[in-house]
Amino acid sequence: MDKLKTLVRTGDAPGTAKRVTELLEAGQEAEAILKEALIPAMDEVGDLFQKGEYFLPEMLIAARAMKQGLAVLRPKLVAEGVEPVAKVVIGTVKGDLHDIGKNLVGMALEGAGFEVIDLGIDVPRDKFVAAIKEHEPLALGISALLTTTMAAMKETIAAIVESGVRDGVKIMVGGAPLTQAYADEIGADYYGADPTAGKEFVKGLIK
Ligand code: B12
Repeated sequence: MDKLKTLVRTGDAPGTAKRVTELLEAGQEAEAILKEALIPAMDEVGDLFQKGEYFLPEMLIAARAMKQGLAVLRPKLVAEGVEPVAKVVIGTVKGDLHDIGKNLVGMALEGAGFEVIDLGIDVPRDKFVAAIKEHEPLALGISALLTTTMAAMKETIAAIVESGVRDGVKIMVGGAPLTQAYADEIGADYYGADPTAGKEFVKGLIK
């Protein structure tokens, strides 16, 4: 398990997938692999990022390794009946094609055991509303990287309120041009400037 943690932390994707397979073959339970190795490894990565010891590239390759490990593990987790902690829907607003930050947020959440439904980029407000109705997520994460698309974020939240599904979901927003003041103005529950903060917010909702 320690070796697996190191492989994830150092971003060795093929090594991670191989190690997960080895552990499963050796009789280790999928849930233990997830909770005792993969998730703690990503927690360590988040800490290193916050301390300034890891930068975006390290975090991205670690998240990619985590994804590869999860891909091997997922069928076993389903077979063992391990439910994801909760669902989170994420997406980049209409008119905006930037997705690197959003993807990092999604990976951090997946790393923490959440099921992430990623609506992608250029997402119209109605699609956000439809996804909340369909998936009933614990939280929704909206990303915008352009000053011109910040307005779409406001419109998206307004559409969620209008459609009557606002009370059932916590809304977090992020993206370089945003501020806490803007997040407050448009009625978001949380503004996150980095993906690990987004993860902590959603974890806090569970508690
Ligand atoms: C990469 C990039 C692109 C790529 C995007 C590729 C992709 N797949 O994402 C491409 C080349 C496509 C692109 C296009 C454009 N871009 Co551009 N782009 C950038 C650049 C260089 C980096 C953005 C990035 O990925 N940063 C790294 C990530 C990790 O940071 P982040 O997105 O901010 O996310 C972090 C946090 O904000 C937070 N976060 C983000 N989302 C969320 C969501 C939640 C819920 C939470 C909790 C947290 C969170 O967590 C992340 C991790 O810390 C920025 C400059 C910059 N330094 O920001 C310009 C920038 C954003 N782009 C800009 C512009 C103008 C454009 C274009 C209009 C250029 C053009 N004339 O065509 C087009 C617009 C296309 C469109 N319609 O969206 C401007 C925006 C200016 C403004 N004030 O609006 C910037 C700031 C560059 C500049 N200085 O002028 N761009």
